[in-house]
Amino acid sequence: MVNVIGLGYIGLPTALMMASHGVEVVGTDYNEQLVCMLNEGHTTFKESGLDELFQEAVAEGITFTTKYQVTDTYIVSVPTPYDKFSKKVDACYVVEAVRNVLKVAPKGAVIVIESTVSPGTIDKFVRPVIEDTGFTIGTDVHLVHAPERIIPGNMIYELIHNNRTIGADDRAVGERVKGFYGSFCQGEIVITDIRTAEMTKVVENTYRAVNIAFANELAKICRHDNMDVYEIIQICNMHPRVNILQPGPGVGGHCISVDPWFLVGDYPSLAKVIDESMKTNDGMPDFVLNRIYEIMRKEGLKDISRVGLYGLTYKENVDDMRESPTLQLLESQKKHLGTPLNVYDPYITDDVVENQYHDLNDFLENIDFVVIMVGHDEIKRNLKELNDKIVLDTRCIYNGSCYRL
Ligand code: SAJ
Repeated sequence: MVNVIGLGYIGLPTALMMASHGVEVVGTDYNEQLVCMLNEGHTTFKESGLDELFQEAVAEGITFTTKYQVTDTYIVSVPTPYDKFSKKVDACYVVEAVRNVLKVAPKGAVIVIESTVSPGTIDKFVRPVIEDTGFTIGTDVHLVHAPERIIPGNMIYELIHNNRTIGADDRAVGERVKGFYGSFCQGEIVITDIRTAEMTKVVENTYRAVNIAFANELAKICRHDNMDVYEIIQICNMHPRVNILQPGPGVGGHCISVDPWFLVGDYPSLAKVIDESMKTNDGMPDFVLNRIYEIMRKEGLKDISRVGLYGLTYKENVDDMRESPTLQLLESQKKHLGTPLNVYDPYITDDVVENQYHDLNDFLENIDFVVIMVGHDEIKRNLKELNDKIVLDTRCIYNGSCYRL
């Protein structure tokens, strides 16, 4: 039996995927309300295909609890925030989960850490906890790091098809865990050591962050001299060795906007390009805010209460608002004591900000200037509704006359 610890954005789909492939799975989370919802048959976030997978897993016998189980395999999938001041990873949830596992784990159990951690975190924080409890790593318990790689919005497909990395002290244990992920993963599974696995995960997200920052910087350069960054990127990408990403209103989510900071925090004098890239990305919401003011001046629009932001989530077709550029923009506007802008997002049904709408038509009726912050499918289906508006399109999805980044 596998005990998956942490039933959030990664732990839940992973647990469900294993259960639906015939593995006996118990999901554990310290959040009683979340466990209760799952036991009542409700998933806790929106993701394409998740509800169907949930039904399959329940039919296969998956259960959810707040208790840690006595079993031979644990998968720890808890959040790893970063300390905003030091930029270093905060491993407190991982450490706490491992401590709890050790209270019940039988001899020989494997503890697989899926949470993203910076290189050296397992040596620095997890091994000492295990050793201080009197366990010998390699005999009493085995440690493995198998960082997840799935992308919100396409998680179920990627769980099955992505290649995976497994870091283990002992190759035989790595092979055992590989066999077990192989029950559902059709990608290649590479076995390496733990520190290499830690580093690869952070490097993958850093690579993307730096490349998005490059696109964002190009957008700023092109804006300065009134060139079309999208056309330029499109033409450049026709070169066989160029593949530039898309500029946007900022980088959100709990991965790309966080993980690269671990390298800056741990290697401040070496991670220069990464540091600058993260600052460039973090500066994008302010860039959009300035663009809004500039367009208002140009259009002679004086009333900010007629301006609306479309989209609150960090990217399209997900309901996740962590590190959302829209929230950052609103925060920044608040600091300048501005009247809050109108906001609407079809994925956010609770009231989370001031002047929030829950219906697209209501939202559009009350504004003259719409800023597309997120390219949800809903707005792509309704682009003709924007024809009589001033539009600032930060995602390059609107074909009509509009402003861009
Ligand atoms: N973004 C841009 N321009 C782009 C692409 C993305 O501005 O060309 C923005 C998005 O709008 C969003 C942010 O970047 O705000 C991040 O979105 P994303 O779709 O690039 O990535 P995430 O954060 O949803 O998922 C990433 C993935 N990592 C990589 O692609 C290297 C995923 O595979 C990881 O599993 C995930 O992080 C994670 O959990 O670490």
